[in-house]
Parts: sequence; structure tokens; C-alpha cells
Amino acid sequence: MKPWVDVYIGLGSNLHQPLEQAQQAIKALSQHRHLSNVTASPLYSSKPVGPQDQPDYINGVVCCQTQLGPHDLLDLLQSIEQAQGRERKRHWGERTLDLDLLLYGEAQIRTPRLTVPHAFMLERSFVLYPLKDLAPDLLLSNGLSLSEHLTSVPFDLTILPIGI
Ligand code: ROI
Repeated sequence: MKPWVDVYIGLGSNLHQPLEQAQQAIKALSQHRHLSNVTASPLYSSKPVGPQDQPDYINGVVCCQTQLGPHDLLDLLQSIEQAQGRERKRHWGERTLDLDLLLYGEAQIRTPRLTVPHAFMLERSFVLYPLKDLAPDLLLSNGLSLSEHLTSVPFDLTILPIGI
């Protein structure tokens, strides 16, 4: 039997009814036969990182367990993005749905397709705060706790008052 691994997935959308995109993605993850114990953070609205002439984003984080390897999991995430008609207009620009593999257990992965932990996750409030909602005691691979990181990243999000 392959081991079960705890994974964290970042969710972002700012095109084509972003809230529905995020909720649909959470549903697809929850129903997938290769994922179990799927839990989602609250959803947040956030100002774009990157060009400012694009709509605000909906962001959240999903935690689950899987026996899939990291690249198979990446394939699964990309298939959900495609199923929801993923559209990306420009670099660091608006997108229908991003599902980013943030953490795969404690693995450090660097391949042409995948960098885990996600390269920018420690700088981004829209990743760190929903991650804290799910795993307040998480220790990161650089030896720091999530709370220690949060002291250097201001809370600039709006929590959405919507049950998911
Ligand atoms: N900005 C915000 N606020 N949320 C995102 O999910 C997001 N995703 C991106 C870029 C374009 C970097 N900016 C973002 O990929």
C-alpha cells in the first residue's frame, strides 16, 4: 500500500464568476475518488498580485489526503482546471481557475513541471491566511511555523461570509 500524504492546494480565480469557480473546484476535489478527507478554508477576496487592471480574486486553500504521487496529483489538478474551461489571458494576469499544489507532505520537489513547496507561497497573504485557517500549527520546511511567517505578511484580504 502506498502511504497517505497530507497535501495542500491553493485555489484562485478572478474570471467568469470566480466564487462559483472556486466552489465548483472544491466540489470536484471533494468528490474525487483519489482524494479523501477534503476540507476547504473559508474563501477570501483579494486584490490582484501582478497587474492591477484585473478583477479581484477569490482565494482559498484545500487540504486533503491522497496516495497519488505528486505528478499524478498535478495531472488531476490540471484536469479540473481544464474541465472548468481554464483561461489565462497573460502572465500574472486574470485566470478562470488556478489550482496550485502548495505542499505535498514534507516533500521538496523540483522538476520542470513542479516546484513544491510552491515558490511564492510564503510571500502571499492569500495563501498563508487560508492555510492558517486549516492548519494553524503547521511547520514549514524552513523550520519556521506558519504563525512566524504571518508576522511579516499583512492581512489584506476580505473574508467572504459564505458557507462552502
Ligand atoms: N493575485 C491574487 N490576489 N490571487 C491569486 O490567486 C493570484 N494568482 C496569480 C497572480 C496573477 C500572481 N496574482 C494573484 O497567479
